[in-house]
Formats: sequence, C-alpha cells, structure tokens
Amino acid sequence: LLHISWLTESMASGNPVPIQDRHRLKTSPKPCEVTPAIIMKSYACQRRTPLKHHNSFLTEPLEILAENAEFSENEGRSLAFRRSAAVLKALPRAVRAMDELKDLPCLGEHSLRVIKEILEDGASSEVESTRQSEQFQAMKALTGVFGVGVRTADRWFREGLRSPLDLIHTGQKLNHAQQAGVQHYNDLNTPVTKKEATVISDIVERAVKAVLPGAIIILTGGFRRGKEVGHDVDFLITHPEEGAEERLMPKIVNWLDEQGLLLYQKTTRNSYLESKEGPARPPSNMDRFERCFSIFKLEQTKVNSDTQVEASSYNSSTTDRTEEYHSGSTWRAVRVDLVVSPYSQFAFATLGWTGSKLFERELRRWAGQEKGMSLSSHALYDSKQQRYLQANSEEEIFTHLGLEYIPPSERNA
Ligand code: DCT
Ligand code: MG
Repeated sequence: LLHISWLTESMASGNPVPIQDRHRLKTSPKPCEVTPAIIMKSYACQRRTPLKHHNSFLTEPLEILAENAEFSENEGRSLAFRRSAAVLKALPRAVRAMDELKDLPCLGEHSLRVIKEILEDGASSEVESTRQSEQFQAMKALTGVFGVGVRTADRWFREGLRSPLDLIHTGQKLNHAQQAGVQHYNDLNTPVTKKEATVISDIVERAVKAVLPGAIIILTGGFRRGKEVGHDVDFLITHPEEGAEERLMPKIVNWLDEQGLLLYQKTTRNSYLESKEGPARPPSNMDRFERCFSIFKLEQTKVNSDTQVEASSYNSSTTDRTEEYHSGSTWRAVRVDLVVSPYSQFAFATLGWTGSKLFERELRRWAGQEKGMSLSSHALYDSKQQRYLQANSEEEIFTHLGLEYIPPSERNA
C-alpha cells in the first residue's frame, strides 16, 4: 500500500521530511513503502487543479457556505471557504481522515470543523441547515435572475419577496436586464451544454468574420477549462492589426440582431484606453473592455441537427434533456458574453477571461504580494522596474510572474 502525504511549500523547503514521514521511515522496513510527499503550494495559481477531482463530497458543502457568505456580502469568509475547497480539489485522492489534512495550507478552523463533521457523520449540520434556510433559497432564486446582484436580492428578501414569480406578482420595477432575466428565467438557469456552446461559437464566428475579416475569436471561461456545462458562453475577440478592433462590437451586435439572434444585449465601451489611467488596478478589472452582455435566441433544431452529425462525440442525453425542458418551443435563451480586446492586450485578456474566478484572484494576489506587480486582464505592471511587461502568450505571463505554466484544463480552482 502506498502512503501519500502532502507538505506545504514552507515545510518542503525548510523541513524536507515531515514528522509523520520520519515515523514511516522508521516503521516501514522496505523503502518502496515510503512515497514522496506531495507539495501543496499555498496559492491556487501555483497548483494544478483538474476539473474532475476526488473530493466533491467536501468541496460542494464548503462552496455552499462560501455562496451563503457572498449573499451576506462577507467576502473574507467566502474567500476562506473557496480557498479551502480549492486545496481539496487539488488532492490526488479522496480525504478519509482528518490527520491527512494537517500539513495542508489554507484550511481554516471553520472549514476543518465542517470537513470533520462530514467525515464523521456524512454531513455537516451547518451546511444542511444553510441549504434548507428560507434566506439562502430565496437569495439563490433571486440572484439567479439575470441582472440581479446580491444587494438588490437582499433588499427584495427583506421586503418579503422569495422568487422571480413574486417579482411579477408584486409589480416590482425592473430594469431591461432584469425584465429579460425574469422572462427567460428557466432557460437561463438551465446549464448550457458544450454542444450548445459549439453551435453558438459557429454563429459568433460567422458574425465576426462578416464584419471584420481576419479577426480572431476564442472561447474563454469555463468551456476553455474543459467544463461540460456552464452558466453562459464567453468569447474573446481581437484582430492582429492593432486598432482594427475598435468599435467592432456594435457591428457584431447589429449583424446578430439583423439575423434575429438576440433576445437582449447591452454593450459597454472600452474604458481602458479612454481613461488613460495609470497601472491597471486589480481586482476591478473586468469591465474595461468593449463588452457585450447578451442573451442569444438559440434554435433547438440547430443544436439537434448538429448533434446528429457529431453524435459520436457527445452524450445523446444532452439532446433529450433540452427537448424535454423546452417542449413546445423551437428555441431557448442562452447567456453569451462577448469581449473585444486590442491585440497587444490579447494574452492578458485570454488569461483573465479563462478563469476560474478563484484562479484569477490568486494570480492577482500572487502578482501583488509575491512579485510587487499588478496584473489585470489588460496588462502586467512591474512596480520595481516601474514599467509594463509585454506578453504575446499566456506562457510569457506565467514566466514574468515566476510561475510554472498551468494549462487552462488545470485552472479549475
Ligand atoms: N472572471 C473573473 N472575475 C469575475 C468574473 C469573471 O476573473 N468576478 C473571469 C473568470 C472566468 C471568466 O471571467 C468568465 O466568467 P464566468 O462566465 O462567470 O465564469 P465561468 O468560469 O465561465 O463559469 P460558468 O461555466 O458558470 O460560466
Ligand atoms: Mg462562463
């Protein structure tokens, strides 16, 4: 039997053989029974986190508590649970006992208490009561409306509202985004499949090529990390000729609209070039590109016929599920995010829009705390050298940051 233990980074450098391994060294007669310790680095951007891991039974409950902390705008608490969960996602096997966790970073007292309860009793009472609570369920339902954030949802909750239907019944004043969110609530809360993302990719590609030949389009977000489903489909668009991408978004949107493909869209202009501010300031770096939040009208026939063509590579239940869910309708609503980046910022934009959210956060924290640098989706600024560091690829950005390159499929922290 192989024994696996894991070390934190500091232990690995300062104390190569941890106590329990010394014990094993003494008690194990054969060297082959001593396995190398696994080094668990403390920033998520220093680790490989695959999509499929061995500890969902722990990470899902911890993420419920993280989500609940977000609902009460307790960012520190939420981050602590998310960091704990991310460490467990990076482990090579399922946790079975508390002592397997003692050398791991990022596991706070509260997270450990929850994990202990799950290991011993099969469930955590705090997590289960959170799951069942009226407030958690209402906040989940209300923030599940496109265009509704935590603040608005919380105000509605305190006014006695519990679900999107309550918004209609009580005649709440809704902005355009929220109106679309209520109208397409069921569709937008039905996970988008990879198949659907592929069909939408084809549409976006046709739109972009029609209005700007030579443009480059990449799928970012969860689908680039290998996810099978997502809450939306994210695209990043650029053109090798710097400046050719300016004012591109309205043209794309017009093309899509003329084809009757948009149910909703809101475009924001690139404020990064216009504002002429100094170094990009993390973490509010997500809103400065020319960006379009949209809802696509996706014809089901398109998805189904394409599924038949490529049926071998996809699970056929995908089609069954969407047909069942949208019986009586020939289309469904899907959230799509389009972002346009200048070519010189494309590597930073690609890295910033691939996620996961925690991985991005950790990259920026690493840059600031460990390297005296400031990373955003636009640029990397070195405070010591007082200059921007250029990059043509994600690999170059990791190199600038002194990090081992982590491919998108292992950024699922
Ligand atoms: N992003 C980020 N910080 C945010 C929001 C987004 O760094 N506050 C980045 C990381 C992921 C990317 O943008 C796209 O965002 P989402 O679509 O929200 O995330 P996702 O990983 O694609 O998840 P999903 O599969 O649910 O769409
Ligand atoms: Mg996404």
